Order: sequence, then C-alpha cells, then structure tokens
Amino acid sequence: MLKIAFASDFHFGYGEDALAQAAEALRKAGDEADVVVLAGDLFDSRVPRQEVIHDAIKLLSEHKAKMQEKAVSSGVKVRLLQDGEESVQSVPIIAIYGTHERRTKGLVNVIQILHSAGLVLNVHAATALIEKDGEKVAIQGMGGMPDEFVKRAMDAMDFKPVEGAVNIFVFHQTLKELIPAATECIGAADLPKGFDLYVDGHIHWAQEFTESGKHIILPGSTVITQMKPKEMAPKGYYLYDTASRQLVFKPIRTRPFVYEELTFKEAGSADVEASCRAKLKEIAAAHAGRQPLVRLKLAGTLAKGVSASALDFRGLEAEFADQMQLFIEKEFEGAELKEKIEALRKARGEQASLRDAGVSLLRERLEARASPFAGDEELFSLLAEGEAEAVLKRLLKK
Ligand SMILES: [Mn+2]
Repeated sequence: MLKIAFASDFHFGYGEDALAQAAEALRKAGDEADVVVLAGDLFDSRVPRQEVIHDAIKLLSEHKAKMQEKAVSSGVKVRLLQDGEESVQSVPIIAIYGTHERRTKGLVNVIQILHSAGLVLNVHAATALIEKDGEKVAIQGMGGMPDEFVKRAMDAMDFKPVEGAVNIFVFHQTLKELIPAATECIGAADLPKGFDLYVDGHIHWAQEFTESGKHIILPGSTVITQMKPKEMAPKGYYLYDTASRQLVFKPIRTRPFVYEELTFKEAGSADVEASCRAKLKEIAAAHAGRQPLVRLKLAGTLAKGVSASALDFRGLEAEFADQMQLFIEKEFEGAELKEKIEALRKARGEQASLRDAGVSLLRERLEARASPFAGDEELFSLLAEGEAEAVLKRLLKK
C-alpha cells in the first residue's frame, strides 16, 4: 500500500508565512506519505531571489533526506520515464512548475533547477513510476501555462495512463467549473482521459469533486495570498491511500485569517473609527498571541460631506500593530474614481501578476488589429521575461 501526499502553491518568497507553512506541510506530509507531490507555484516569482531559493533548498534537502531514508527501509522504488528513456531515481518528492514559475521556451525555470540539483523530480512531460510491494503508481503532469494555450498543448502532449498502475495526472490551471467568469480556460472534459486521480494546483482553496467522470482534487495553497473570504477555510494537503483509494484532507497550522465586513449608514468619521476599533478588539482577543491577518471591509454610506478618502486609519493601524496584520478596505457607495481604479487593479493582480496582465492586454490588442505578431506566444513570454535582446531578434525576423 502506497501513501501519497498532495500539496501545492507554497509560494516561497511571499512573506514570512510561506516558508514556515510549507515547512509544516512538508514535515507532516513527509512523515505520513511515501511520496509527496507538489502541484506547482512552489515559488512566488519566475526568478526568485537567491535568499528565497536558498531557504527552499535547505527545506527541501532536509525533507528529501528523511523521505529517502524511509523509502529505502520500506522498499519504495522510483523511476522516471522521459523522452522514451527510463532512469532509476531516488527522489520521493515530485513536482511540476506553476504559472508563477513558468518561463518561456529556452529559459530555465526554478523547478528544473531543483530537479537538476536532485531535490525534486520534475514530471512536466514525464512520468514518475513508484513501486512498493508489487503495487505501481504512475504520476505524470504538465506545468502551468496561460489559459489560452492549455487545450492545444495538452492535446499535443497526448497524455496516456500507464497500464497496470494507479494513474495520477498533475497540472496547474484554472478550470471553468471552478471560475465560471474565466472564459478562455479548460474544463474537466478537456483533461486527458483514463486517470484515477487529477491533481490541480493554481486554485488556492482546497476542494475535492467529480466532474465529467473525473475525480479531481485541489490541494490549495499553504499560505494566504489573496485575503478573500474563501481563504478562511483550513489550509493543508491531501493524503491518498492507493489501495483503498481514500483521500483525507490534513489541515496544517497557519496564521489565522479573519475577514469582516462592516456596513454603515450615513456614518460620520468618528462612528466609523469607533465601530472599527470595537471589531478589532474582538478579533484581537479571539486570536491573542497569533498575529492574525485581518481584512476589514467597510461598506455602506457616509454622512454628507464626509469623504471616504479623508478617513484616516493610521491611528487604528498603529494601535493594533502588535496584535495583527491589518488591512482596512474602503468600499463605500459612491466611492471616488481613484479608489475604484485601485480596486480594479487589485482584482486583475489577483488573477495574474501585473506583468502577465500587461502581456495579455497587449496580445488582445494585437489580435484585434490582426497584427502579424498576434498569437506569437513566445514573443509575449519574452516580453514578460524582459528578454529585450531575444524580443528584438524576433521582431527583426518577421
Ligand atoms: Mn498559486
């Protein structure tokens, strides 16, 4: 019987919690499982700072050593099938790159670096074969990519389950069943057929569901990056027993996150501040000593002559600075244009980095003008990477 843990979206480099909470997930998952699978976005950026890579390497090598030892004593064997070649491996940590780590063709991403360093087994366009006591599990996957190219790439890669094995497909995309507003992304029906379990990173909440006959899990992120109400649900990883085919969600200890909405009616600035203070005191008492993340959304209307932009919360922020990480958001009706633009910018940033948003805007514009550069995926990626020389070469070629 093999036990496999699935975790995702550690986002190393995103604040101090990312490393601590990934460490907690790896420690627990590594103790319970024979193999740990990481479904992308281990890092928060394409070219992480060396300090971030250093911390991640330290953490991964520590857990790899522990898991390797366990694999030897319990007789777990790992092989990698790639480009028609098979190699014996000793790394029980399997990964793909996510949309945050993805780089364009020809450039090296950080998951490839970890693979070359022998810290993870990269199963993008490759298959890890795990064997124990005559039982076989095949794990294959595809790294994260822009939604508009996924369907084509997935069809071209033509993923097939391995005969005689429990088959797991790992990927890192938006699914239209989960985000109905995302129009260009794939749905469960587009996923390769015949796998026993589909593991999707990218989506930051944990969920298990069946769609188009496919059993899909989202391990979710181990860190809060978006401060949406959905992030109040527990963070953790899934543990899969390949014999019983049972899946259990295992929560980890994380910094608490509290999202509260206060709605006002023709309130003056002193009323707003007093209500906020009372609510914050309540939250601070409920999570004493744990420095919760708190997002307070203020809605409704303000009294005549009171402007939302004139409301100053610096005093409140200072008052609670030792007890929580506080974000106060003003969403009063009739909010000024500046605030609306800011909210819009934030909403875009949550879907993709600003750089990605810029690139996808450029792509849309070029397509609308039927430019010869429309649909040139590599050009867009190179632009996003800031590879000026490569961009110039490409432009001169056309
Ligand atoms: Mn992510």
